[in-house]
Amino acid sequence: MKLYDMRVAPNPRRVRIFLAEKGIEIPTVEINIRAGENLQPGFLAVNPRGVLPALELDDGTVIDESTAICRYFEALQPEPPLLGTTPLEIALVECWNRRIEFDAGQAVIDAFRNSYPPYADRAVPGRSGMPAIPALVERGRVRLAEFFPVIEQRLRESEFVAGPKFSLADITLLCITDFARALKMTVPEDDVPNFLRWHATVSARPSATA
Ligand SMILES: N[C@@H](CCC(=O)N[C@@H](CS)C(=O)NCC(=O)O)C(=O)O
Repeated sequence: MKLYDMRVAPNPRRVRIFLAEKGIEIPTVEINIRAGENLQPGFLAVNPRGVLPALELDDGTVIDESTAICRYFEALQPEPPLLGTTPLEIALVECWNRRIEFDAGQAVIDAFRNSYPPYADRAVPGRSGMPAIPALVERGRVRLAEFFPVIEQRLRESEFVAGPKFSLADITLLCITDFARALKMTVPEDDVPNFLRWHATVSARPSATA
């Protein structure tokens, strides 16, 4: 198998961290999204959807959703569990992972893709000819600002996002907030002590540099 990857993109990083936590190593192929390599025939032949990460299995099957790739590896190698083991843990990891993808991830992506000039006609991942909608920039920023009090409250009650154990929900939040910071989007530094405590803890894990 091989993983189609891009070092600086947040979704491929989620999968790399997940694999590092499990101690799994697989070959990777770097695809440069900024240069439009994901929209070229070579990559579209692998993944017609044009998005990363994409896991290609030896029989040619391609899995092109980060969480689905993580689920595949969790089933192949359950230890250490990163998607929960009890019914409640499993539900809470799923719940928080999806909330973070939607409320924070989509907000960051909207604010970024609709304001970044090279993506003026690439506003939707994996597509060309999709024009930016400038109004989505402000809406994305508002949604991200609304998200931080929610996650701060959660991390006041809980060591990690989904409970007392590190999980995929932490990986997703780390990748999205680091990506937002790299884009110089406003990530609050005041009034979020629990978010900052959590961020320092998860950033110190060896997997964070994967
Ligand atoms: N829901 C997908 C999102 C995948 C996605 O949007 N990936 C971005 C990189 S982080 C991408 O491939 N962008 C392609 C582009 O910008 O054209 C997942 O969770 O894996």
